[in-house]
Amino acid sequence: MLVDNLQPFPPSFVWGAGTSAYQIEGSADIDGRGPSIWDRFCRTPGNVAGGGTGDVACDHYRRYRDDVAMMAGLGLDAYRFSISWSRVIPDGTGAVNRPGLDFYRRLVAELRDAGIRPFATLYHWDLPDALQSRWGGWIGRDTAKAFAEYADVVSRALGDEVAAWTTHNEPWVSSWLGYGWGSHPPGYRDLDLGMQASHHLLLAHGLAIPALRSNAPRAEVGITLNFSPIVPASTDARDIEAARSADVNINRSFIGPLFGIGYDELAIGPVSHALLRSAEDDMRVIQEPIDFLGANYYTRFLLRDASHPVNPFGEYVEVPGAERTAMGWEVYPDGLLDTLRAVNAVRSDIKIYVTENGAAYPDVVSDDGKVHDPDRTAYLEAHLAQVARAIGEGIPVAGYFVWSLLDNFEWTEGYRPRFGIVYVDFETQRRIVKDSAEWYARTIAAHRALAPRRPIPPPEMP
Ligand code: IFM
Repeated sequence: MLVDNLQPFPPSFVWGAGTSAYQIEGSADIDGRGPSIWDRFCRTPGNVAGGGTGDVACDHYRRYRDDVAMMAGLGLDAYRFSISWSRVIPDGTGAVNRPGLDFYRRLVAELRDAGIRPFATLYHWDLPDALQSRWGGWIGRDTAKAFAEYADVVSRALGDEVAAWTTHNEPWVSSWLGYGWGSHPPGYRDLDLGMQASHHLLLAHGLAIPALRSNAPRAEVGITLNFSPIVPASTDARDIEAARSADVNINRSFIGPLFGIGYDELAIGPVSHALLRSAEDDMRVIQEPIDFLGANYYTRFLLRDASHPVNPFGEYVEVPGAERTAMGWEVYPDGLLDTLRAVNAVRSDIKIYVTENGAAYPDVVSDDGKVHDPDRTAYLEAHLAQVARAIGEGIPVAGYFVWSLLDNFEWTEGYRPRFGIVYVDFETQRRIVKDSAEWYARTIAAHRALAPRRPIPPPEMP
């Protein structure tokens, strides 16, 4: 039982939960918010299961006070959320929409009042649609410059009241699924465009850091990447090659440039070769020092044959007999330790937050009015045990964020997969704290009793 083995977690360990703007906020047309690429993508029939959109989602934009009170009730140290760029700057550049910015001011103040540290992500996939039309989104270098301006606007307003600023969440998804593979907006299927988008996302990250440092000198600054160990499905050379190239693409194409290793040759197509040859200055910008790396982990993947005609990264195969979540993902806690070791092998001194980990299950409200989700509790407990092992090995893991606080809009999967530790009835917007959330609250309380922490100092007012 984890509650009996909380010793490895240091007193400063941050216990949190996360969400993102488009997945929970709703109020898509309220207070001057501009459309994002996800608003447009969701309007095309067939793109999202069940025809779901983020128009209402969890109605968090209007219910944030109650949601923060609920987080406080669970004893969370930190809340990881994202900011909607098009709510703050509807056109992507230029005029700032004060009511949009004020929402995040109110949210951050509410969190601070509740003793919860705000961890803000600037970009969780919802690019202003105007920038897609104007510059082709992340294919355009100007989008990276616009991101730095947006980072400046938001960090001027919120500054050090945000405890940790994350530039991007999972830029692999934005670039490779959006531009290379086409399952996410803008829906392009061109590997060279995927590479260009990923380079510009990294450039945007580096360009934003000086503004974050100067507007929020006491806050931590970092980026969140997704990781999945990739295993060849057999000893066949083609399967081994498939796994190797997918590993480079998924697990290394961002961490390499960020930490001075550069891009792996395997990751680069012919057009992007030309782009990257002239990108030496960019590489210096991308390597701007950061305080932490966010690591998101859910599962591992078994891969077959890179020459498979449908998927250039190879064909994913199921692990026979494996336990799976409602996403079809194998439950494989060891992969989290593998991931933390792999990150630590690249940069042993970088502080790591596990910024996402969690599981979707087909939760239902029982006759007793509760949501009993033992599979999720078991998943979280097993993965936290791997975090404890990593810390025991000396890997500097500083915090853990359950994905997700709330059941929410799961992108192309719509509202079917429920990732929350809090159930959301999407008809009534009623929240029900699931058993897994109660377990998480008990775990946090047990750790606090074992290792009390000094209160968070109030931010200095300018
Ligand atoms: O819901 C997503 C989140 O937005 C990004 N990381 C993976 C989660 C589960 O698919």
